[in-house]
Amino acid sequence: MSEKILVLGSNGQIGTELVNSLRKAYHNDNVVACDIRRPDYETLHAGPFEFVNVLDKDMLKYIYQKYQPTQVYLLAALLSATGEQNPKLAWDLNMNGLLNVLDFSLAYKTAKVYWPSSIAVFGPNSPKHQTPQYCTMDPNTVYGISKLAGERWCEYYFQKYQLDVRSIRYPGLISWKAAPGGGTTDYAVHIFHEALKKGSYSSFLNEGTELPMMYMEDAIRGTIELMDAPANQIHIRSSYNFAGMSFTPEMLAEEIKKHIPNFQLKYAAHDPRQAIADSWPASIDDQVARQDWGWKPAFDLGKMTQDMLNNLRK
Ligand code: AKB
Repeated sequence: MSEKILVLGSNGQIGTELVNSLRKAYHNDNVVACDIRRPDYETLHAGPFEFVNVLDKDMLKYIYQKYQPTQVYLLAALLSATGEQNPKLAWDLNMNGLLNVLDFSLAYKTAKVYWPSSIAVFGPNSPKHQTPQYCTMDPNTVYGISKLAGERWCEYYFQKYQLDVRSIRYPGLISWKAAPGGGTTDYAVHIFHEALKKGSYSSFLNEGTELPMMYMEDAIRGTIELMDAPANQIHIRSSYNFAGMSFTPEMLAEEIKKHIPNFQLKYAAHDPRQAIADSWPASIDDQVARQDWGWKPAFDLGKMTQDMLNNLRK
């Protein structure tokens, strides 16, 4: 069967790279990039693009009718830090955007839906190290609350209506192609740009703040592998724990120093993102994803740092 794939929220950090990878796999014309903003020139001219706001049901109905998608990726969301600045908007976009897409995917018989969750579903009472798939979850950001509620809705639509929804709990994602937008883990991308530009970086997270992270190349491959896996291998219909590496700002700085010996890491004064980071896991146990659909990361801290710097220097 020929696939028709919608990527909603295609201009963000994940969408930018996901659209390129899906277009390579399924041909440019079969992957429709959708966002509320016009994409960069290359994406706009490589394949179909539609202006879509996931909160606008008329617009959604129009694109579902026009493309009759076989797969839908919903990436439009407000992340943890921007979510705290506008909690009601974060709840509205993250929750109602998901419910709209689940409903239209059911109505138009979309074969598979992808929706990203996050390590933000965990909270201060979740185990901090090697956080397991199932444990206490008490998120205290509106982003985390919306992701946890979204996970329950995904499982509900699978159990009640047999909608084939799949999901991953992303850690902080590090990429050189597109900027992150409003997350707590964004420092791990900014540091590379500043290291090359100024030779120093002032981190908004404190020394010793260990967080789960992943290189974007791994995240995109894992996402597509999950979507390609046979449905009977997908035993988790809420969202899978998904791990790449874990590090602190000083561990990342040490790695950068191997390539830029004079690099200096400083720490900024109090930042509200510190409290969010403190409520999240330091590392994730992803053995269920490994068992169910063969997940295995390819990038560790050293390999990721080298690849980031090589590409940003070009
Ligand atoms: C954020 O920091 O908000 C995101 C995430 C971990 O979901 N990168």
